[in-house]
This record gives sequence, structure tokens and C-alpha cells, in this order.
Amino acid sequence: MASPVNVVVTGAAGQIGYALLFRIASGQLLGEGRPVRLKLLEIPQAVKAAEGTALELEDGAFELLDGVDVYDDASKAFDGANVGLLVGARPRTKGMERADLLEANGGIFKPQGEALNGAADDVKVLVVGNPANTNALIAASNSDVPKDRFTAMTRLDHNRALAQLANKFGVGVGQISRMTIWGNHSASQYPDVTNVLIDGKPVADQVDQGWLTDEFIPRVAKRGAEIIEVRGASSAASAAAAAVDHVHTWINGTRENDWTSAAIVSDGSYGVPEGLVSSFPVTAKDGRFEIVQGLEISDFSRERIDASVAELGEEREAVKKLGLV
Ligand code: NAX
Repeated sequence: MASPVNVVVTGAAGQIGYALLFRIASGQLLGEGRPVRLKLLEIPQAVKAAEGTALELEDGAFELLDGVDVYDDASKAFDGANVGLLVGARPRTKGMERADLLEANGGIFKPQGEALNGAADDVKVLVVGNPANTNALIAASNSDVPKDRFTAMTRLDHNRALAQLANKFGVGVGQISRMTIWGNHSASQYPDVTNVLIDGKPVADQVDQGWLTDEFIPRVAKRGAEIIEVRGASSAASAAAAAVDHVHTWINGTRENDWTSAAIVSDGSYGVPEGLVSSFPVTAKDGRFEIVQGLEISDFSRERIDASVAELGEEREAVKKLGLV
């Protein structure tokens, strides 16, 4: 058997962690029947719960699972890591201002960025924990790992948009291609249907502007709140599924003539200031994400991309002031 791929999951005892770990253990993250070693990182108070999950993972008798280790020390967990799924984060509690939230998360993502220096040369990092884009920026800014290995998750937003389009047009999600999420994983994000194809044919001219602005865009952008209202808890299994999709695509590539959405460190494309971790239309090939170039941006799109990117810029200013980047 090939040597196992080391996958670190932080926040392993949380609800996304619980849904995510079993998907990884069954081989869905990496593809091609590659064996995996799971490294679970938690805060000391949650280590016991993570150990319980480790026992259940053992009971899954997953053929591709080489073993599970539980840690409360980031440097030990990330030592030799090939994939880092940074799920654990500090949630916003009552009365907490945005600066407090960013500072609390800086206390998590700065040391984790530093600890990633001990990871394997090919390490790939996905930040899921919110505010995901800026947490990824903090980790990347405090690490010697090349910036293109740090990403944040907007794949759930992308998948939510695909599902809404599939409902609207009465097609399967697999028939839809070239959906794009721009900007921040927040209510300011811009789900862009301009280039969407259904069965290879453009649909933008069949999309009613009222439906787009009053239903589709807000429904996708605020779906997290809708799930909380209906389910009584935040998205967990769908978030785990999106994290699996993100890493699987990153490693195994996008479909021909299609792209996906991922928040990556901007190179200045489409007027997004360099260095911000923003969602773009991306292809993946040979283990690298690349921004899809040359798309025409309408005034409608420009305004929405700029608004979300402005929010990312404000978050960067706030963490700069805190000395986190
Ligand atoms: P939970 O509160 O269930 O779990 C979080 C876990 O992280 C806890 O077990 C906690 O002990 C652990 N943790 C906290 N600090 C840690 C540290 N320094 N090192 C290791 N572990 C630590 O939250 P859950 O529902 O699993 O959500 C996790 C994060 O994902 C949240 O920040 C949430 O906002 C975010 N989400 C991001 C999404 C995205 O699309 N990017 C969508 C889903 C989700 O809302």
C-alpha cells in the first residue's frame, strides 16, 4: 500500500468535524484509493470528545484509514501534514464586536500558521472556520508555507447556488457548469450566474433580473441563516461535503470546460487587491488552483464584487491594526 496522506482536522470534536471525518476515512477526500492518516486537533477541553470520535472511526473499519491521532498541540498535529482542514474557530458570541471576533480568531490562526511550517512540502490548507477568508489571510501571513497553499471555503456557497439553479431550471446539478462565487464567505458574497451553462448552453439571458436580485442572490448569500432557522443549528454535513469537494477538486482537478469557486490569495486579478483571500472562479490542475482569466464583468457584477471585496479590505485593515498580518 502507498504511504498514507496525513490529514489534519482542527475542531475535530465539533459538528462539522463529526460529519467530515467519516467522509475522509472512507477515502472520499483524496480519491484514487489513497490511504489516509487522520490527525485530530482540539482544544484541551474537547480532546476527550475527539478521542471518542477516534474510537468510532476505528469501529468504521475503513480500509483506507491508516490510523487516528488526537492532539491539543498545533505543532505536533501539523508536523508532516499533507492536508490541513482548519475547521475549529471562535464563534461570535453575544455582544462581540467584529474586532473582538477577529482578535479571538487571530489567537487561533496565527499560531496555526506558524505551526504549519512543520508541515510537508506539498501541504494544502483549507480554512473553513469563520471568518474564513480573513482567518486564511492571518494563517498565510504568519507562515513560511507558500501563499498559494492557503485557501478558504466558498464551495458550500457554490454548491448552494448550483442547487438553487437546478431547482429553478428543473435540471440536475451535474448539468450545470461555470457557476462563480466572488468575494467574501459572508452575506456580501456575489453568486454570479453570468457564465453559467446548462448542458453546455448559456442561460444568463433566460434569467429574470428580479428573480436574480430579489431571490437567488440573497437566498444563496443568506442560506446559512435559513439553515439555522429551520434546522435549529448551523450547516454541518453540507459544510463537510463542501470541504471534501474543495480538497478533492484541488488534488484531482476540475472537469473539462468547467470551473469551481474557491477563496484564494489574490494576485490582483479582476481588480481584487493583491494579497486578499477572495473567492474567484478557479480551475484546478496538477494540484494547483488558477483563476479563470478573461471573463467580462458587467456593471451589475462589478458593483457586487467591489462591495464584497471592500468588506475583505476592511477585515484586513482591522487585523493589521491588531498586528495579526
Ligand atoms: P462547532 O462549534 O461545533 O465546533 C468547533 C470546534 O472547534 C469545537 O469542538 C472547538 O472545541 C474547536 N476549536 C476551537 N478552537 C480551536 C483551536 N484553537 N484548535 C482546535 N480546535 C478548536 O462548530 P462547527 O459547526 O463545526 O463549525 C466550525 C466553523 O465552521 C465555524 O467557525 C463556522 O462558522 C464555520 N463554517 C464555515 C462555513 C463555510 O462555508 N466556510 C460553513 C459552515 C460553518 O458555518
